[in-house]
Amino acid sequence: KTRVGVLISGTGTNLQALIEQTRRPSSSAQIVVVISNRPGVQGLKRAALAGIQTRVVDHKLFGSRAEFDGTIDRVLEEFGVELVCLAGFMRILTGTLVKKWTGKLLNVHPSLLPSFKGVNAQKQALEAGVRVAGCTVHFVAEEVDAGAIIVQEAVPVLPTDTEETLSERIREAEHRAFPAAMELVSSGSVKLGGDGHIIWRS
Ligand code: 3YE
Repeated sequence: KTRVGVLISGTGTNLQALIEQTRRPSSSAQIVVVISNRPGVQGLKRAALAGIQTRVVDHKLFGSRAEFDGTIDRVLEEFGVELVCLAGFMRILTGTLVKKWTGKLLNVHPSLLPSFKGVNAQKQALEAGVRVAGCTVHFVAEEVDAGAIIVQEAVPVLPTDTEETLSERIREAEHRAFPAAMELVSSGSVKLGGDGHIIWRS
């Protein structure tokens, strides 16, 4: 199975969805380590409960982004990680780390990219008045939220929606899209081509 490392910053609901996917006998993925940049978050408890090793790499303890990313990289290497999933991980990664892990680094974003990059994507969608929102799982490129798209799922925007209700509907879509994307990449059905576009196995 493909050895997966998951990076988190918070509650870890996407981590939970990935864990449940790896429990299926047909899964090509096994999560070998969960790394959080914040100590004490609920996602660390979810990992421990699932019997997965955890590490905290607190960004506040590092003098530079390069040193923080270097430590993340060392932990990933220590565990023999082959694929990294950013599951609600809220740090921008340096070009050095992104380049080293090109084609092996996935992120989930709460909009239908390329619309609404950056933070508060759900609020941006409401303010734009779109009637369809959703989530995107993409390969991580140095430019944030700009990497090749692997899976998207659309959800409706309802007239009564608030940021909270829309965010919850998008989150539920993420819990289907992210495991699906992890499976596509870990099974070799999808990979990143040298030109930055994805390639589907024929
Ligand atoms: N890094 C690169 N490319 C990507 N990280 C993520 C996706 C992605 C990536 O496509 N190179 C907003 C975080 C954005 C932000 O400004 N974060 C701050 C820290 C804020 C905090 O700690 O709460 C920062 O300075 O990094 C993952 C998603 C990143 C979301």
